[in-house]
Amino acid sequence: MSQDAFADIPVIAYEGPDSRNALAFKHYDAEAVVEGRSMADQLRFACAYWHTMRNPLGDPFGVGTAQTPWDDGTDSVDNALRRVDVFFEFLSKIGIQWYCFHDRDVAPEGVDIPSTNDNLHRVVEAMASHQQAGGQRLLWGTACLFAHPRYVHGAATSCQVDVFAHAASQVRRALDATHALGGLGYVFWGGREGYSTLLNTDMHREREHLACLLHMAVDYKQRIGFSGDFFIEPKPMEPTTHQYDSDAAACLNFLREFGLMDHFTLNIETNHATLAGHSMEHELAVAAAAGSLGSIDANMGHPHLGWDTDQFPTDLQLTTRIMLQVLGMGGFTNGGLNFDAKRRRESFEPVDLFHAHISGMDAFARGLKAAAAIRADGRLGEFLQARYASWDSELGQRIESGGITLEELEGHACEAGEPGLVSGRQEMLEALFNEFLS
Ligand code: XLS
Ligand code: NI
Ligand code: NI
Repeated sequence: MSQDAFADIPVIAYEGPDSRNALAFKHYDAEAVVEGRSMADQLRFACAYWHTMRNPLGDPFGVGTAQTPWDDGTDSVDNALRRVDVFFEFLSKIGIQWYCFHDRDVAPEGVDIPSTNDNLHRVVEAMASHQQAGGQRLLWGTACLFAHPRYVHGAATSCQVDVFAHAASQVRRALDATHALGGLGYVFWGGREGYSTLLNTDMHREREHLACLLHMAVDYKQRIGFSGDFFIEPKPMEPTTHQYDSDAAACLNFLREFGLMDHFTLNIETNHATLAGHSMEHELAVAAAAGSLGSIDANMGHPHLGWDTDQFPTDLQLTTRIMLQVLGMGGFTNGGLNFDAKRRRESFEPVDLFHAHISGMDAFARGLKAAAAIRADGRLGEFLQARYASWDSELGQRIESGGITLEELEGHACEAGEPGLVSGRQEMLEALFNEFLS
């Protein structure tokens, strides 16, 4: 196993807020305890194989710029195995314990399904021995059901049944790989599961087919004894014009409609929330309110650009609001913060991989500390409780438990007279929130 792709870069250490060393953490102190768990465990950072190892940093107007001297540019399994070595070297130097991958990120397709499966198997064995040696673990695996031309009309929602069969095979093998690597979860992101025009689309049938694949996956999971979580990742568009899993609410509706609620939770990604016209906080709250917040793809979009820019999350308002939601649900169970984020095209040197992850990790460490401090301070929580206090009355309780009629409520309203209203105090609360961001 090569150990020299980042020979001149040290293991990244925590040096504290006064450090001026760009290759050090100022806030992320893995062992420090916040709300009863280590930072490493509260944040559960994961590195995305596709962005870290496979993203050449191209854009629609220009070729990739990423410098990857370890990669010979071929589709060989040997090259794939070299990348795996480099990836685990990166993980150990940056101090990230978890990772996520698509089947096709790690291993190339072969000439037919058996040779493709064989390629994946060989690479997964190498990943397993790296996990063994370095102690890293798999957060989640997934199948890439969007890059190959066969998925042009969709994978589970393709108009062609043979394409569906290929997708099923891929999901099966990606599940095997995830299971073999001890993954905590498995993600379904339907990049092509949507449409460009309804003129050629039977939406009813396509959604039914998507549900069929998910039911088969649940069945397979149970048969192989995979005990990790299944996550659905909402995104409204890009690559398709309309994706069926457009936002958290649409996913929850889909899961309810097809009897899948007990088997899936959501993997919410910041930039996807933005594309759906929501804040990340909104999407997390929608998922959490349904008891379905599973995991997070941690990135952010650019306010001036209308696409999935997948930037590393550096906004402290954002990370604090995310961590308030995460702590609010009692922390992650099988989820984590997966950096589904890429460097800018201009940040093409290998060392930029370190700077990028450090920026995201420190931003989340600050978000975690700020969120915990807001919770410990208690003013925000008390305000929220007081705001709804009238619902704790006997009347409120009768409404919430369904034990009252419209007529009775009209009687109450007549008696009580016009209610005296109280301010929502938004600006006061925003100032309070900001007290913790210094
Ligand atoms: C793309 C998605 C993708 C999923 C995994 O926008 O975020 O990377 O996380 O397939
Ligand atoms: Ni994305
Ligand atoms: Ni994602």
